[in-house]
Amino acid sequence: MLDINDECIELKTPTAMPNAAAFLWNKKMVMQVNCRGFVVAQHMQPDASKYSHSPNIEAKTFIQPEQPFYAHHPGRFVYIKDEQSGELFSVPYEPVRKTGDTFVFSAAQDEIQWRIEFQGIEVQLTLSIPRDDVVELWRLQVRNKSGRPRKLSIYPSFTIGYMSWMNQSACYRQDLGGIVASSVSPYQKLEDYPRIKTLKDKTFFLHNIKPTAWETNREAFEGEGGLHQPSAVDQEQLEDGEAFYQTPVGVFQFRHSFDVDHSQEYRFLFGPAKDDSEIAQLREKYFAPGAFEASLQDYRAYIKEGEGCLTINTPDAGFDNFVNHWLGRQIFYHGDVNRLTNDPQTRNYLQDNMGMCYIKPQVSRHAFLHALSQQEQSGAMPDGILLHEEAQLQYINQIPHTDHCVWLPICLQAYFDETGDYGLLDEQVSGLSDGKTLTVFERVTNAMHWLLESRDARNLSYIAQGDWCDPMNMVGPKGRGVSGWLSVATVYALKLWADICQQFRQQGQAEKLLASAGQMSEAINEHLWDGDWLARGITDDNVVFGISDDPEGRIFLNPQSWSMLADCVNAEQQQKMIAAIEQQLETPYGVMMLAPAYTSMREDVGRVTQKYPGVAENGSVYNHAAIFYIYALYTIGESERAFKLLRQMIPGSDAQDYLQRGQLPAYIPNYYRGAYYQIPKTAGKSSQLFNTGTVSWVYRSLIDGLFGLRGCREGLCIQPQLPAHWQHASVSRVFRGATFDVSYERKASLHKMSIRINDKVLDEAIVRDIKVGERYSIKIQLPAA
Ligand code: CEZ
Repeated sequence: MLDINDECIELKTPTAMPNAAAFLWNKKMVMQVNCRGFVVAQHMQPDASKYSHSPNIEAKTFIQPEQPFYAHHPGRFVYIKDEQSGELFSVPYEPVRKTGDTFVFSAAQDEIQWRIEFQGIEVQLTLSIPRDDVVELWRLQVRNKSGRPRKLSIYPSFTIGYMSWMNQSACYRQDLGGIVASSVSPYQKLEDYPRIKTLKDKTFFLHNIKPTAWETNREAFEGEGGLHQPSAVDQEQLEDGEAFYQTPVGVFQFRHSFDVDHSQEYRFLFGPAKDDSEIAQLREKYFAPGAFEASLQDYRAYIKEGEGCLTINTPDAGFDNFVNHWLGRQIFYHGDVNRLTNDPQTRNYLQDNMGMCYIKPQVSRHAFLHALSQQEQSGAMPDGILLHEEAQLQYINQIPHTDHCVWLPICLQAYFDETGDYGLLDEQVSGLSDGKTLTVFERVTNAMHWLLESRDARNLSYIAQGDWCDPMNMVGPKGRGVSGWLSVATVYALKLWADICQQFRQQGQAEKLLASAGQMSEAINEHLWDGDWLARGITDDNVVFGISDDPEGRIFLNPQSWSMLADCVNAEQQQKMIAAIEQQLETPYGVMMLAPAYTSMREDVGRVTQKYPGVAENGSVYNHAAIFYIYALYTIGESERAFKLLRQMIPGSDAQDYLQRGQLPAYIPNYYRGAYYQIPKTAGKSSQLFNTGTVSWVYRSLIDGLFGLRGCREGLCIQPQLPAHWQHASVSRVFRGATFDVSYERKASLHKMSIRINDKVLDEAIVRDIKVGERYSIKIQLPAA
């Protein structure tokens, strides 16, 4: 069903995992491409926009988890009709849904391809996108392998869809060599006109070979036969129709004879444009000889920039494949294009850039400075970071969340570990809203004080309308409710920052922060400890929730994980939490973020309880929360459990697991369905959404935890936590300009770890005086576990 090799992942059926998808992106666009041919594509102008729409009025929305596909969902399809027999099939699979002799959906890092054979006709359909422009580059190769001459009509059919209720049309343009659909983005406010008139309201579909005929009117194309057997395809030739305010479509017909073994290649460009001259320019650029190939090279080089600082070779091939080929790519997507938003949530922006520390630390450095330049007068961080001048805080960023400051020391810590660039602390940052010029050190210290001021009389952190959990919006809207998670997270942040203060001879400051962390730890134990785990919070009306008395939402993962990081509970408490989590939250697909999932609205907790049980924050295996727990487990040395849960984040490796999750191991999704004990049937099903803060923490867990190659002030600290069943492993780790070839081996005779560097014994587990450009060989021997 699935082949995984270094270059790509290949799915051999369009029906077993019908929602399986891959994604491509550049700085201006992103495409989620489903194995059956459905596509969700978005481009930035600078707001997220579409050029291939559904057939009815669409809500403006981002790419959603578990995005449902339906027959008329936008996609890129090719109908192929045998002129002699009249038999019709379509590539990749939709809309005709006939199974051919072979089907391969191949997701590579830089290209997506289908290879299909249907009754002797071999079809290869390949998609790539350029590094900078917003245009889809399609290559269609058709070969007659049937051993007899064939007459075929080939109809690439690309969805344009319902563009606008104000104005939409489409026609064939001889001068531009293709179909152009035009529209006016709907608006009502006069003040919107100057923006509207700059938008790319045209969708073009261009060919490199002149078609026999075309259709641009969806209804005319489908006729009475519908999508599965369009009436227009039953005719000998398409009618060259126009769409006059009818829903547009882009269909060409190529009537070609194929001798035995004859093959023919067609190329297409599909995308949005402002006007004819832009379309003409794109045509000239991408239909020039060798342009597709050059663009692919260029894009390949771009994706390569996303290679991380770790290459691994372990006894687990599926794990290696994901880490070596896909993990860095997914982090790079987040770090380089910020999920294609103009106002990333502050916590997302900081954590995505935490991941970027392992790929392009200069980008992270810039991002941290940029975020701090938007700090408020009070020391608070805003809900979102504006990435350019016209950007505004939208959607969730208009809701007050109280956690943004905690991410500063946490993400900076990873940056310092990786780069040793403590000089960042002295960098001056001019504030856009506070009008002050302060150093990074001062700004983060102010953020810590803001957190301290945002506590109640018990020393617990206010939650307002949410914390890390966006939809937990009704715990504290009256200004009294507190977050258990944020309280422990604040202790963690304060301790990390106190450590930095100490290193920089700010002893007084360090003591202040530590004293507050101590008070908060006491308060956490006094007010939130429920006997076996910590509560999630206390509502405006002073109701403690996330406790054993609650029939739903009894136990939440985040307070437990973060209390381990913050070291604010003792070892006995930790063991109790771990046992409770194992019993109530662990599943074969990872660890759930709360259980039991809420089945009805709890008005003192909020919108999270209205999400469907087991979906997203309401008790799914929300991978971002799961990875916090895994990172915490590594921090306290619970290596076995940490690896088990980490491995569960990646689909595979047995067929049953792939089928249940329905996802390719090409990315980690934001969640797998949870509510494992309530709705076992759907548990494990992937959201298919590749936007998630998880991946940065996965990388950090590999570096700091599993392979134990974390940077520190002095150099590289060696503290591996390999799972017991691994007898050996090796990694290549790029670190501060040097390369470390590290091998791990278990030796039954050993009692403690021994390390050799360039064949000399290393007495302490730290490599000091690392030289840029140097290659070090490190041999680690570990006792049998
Ligand atoms: O968004 C994510 C946020 O981007 O949810 C996380 C949060 O920490 C991230 O910053 C947990 O709440 O209902 C909602 O508003 C949802 O919370 C979504 O916006 C959610 C999506 O699942 C996207 O990943």
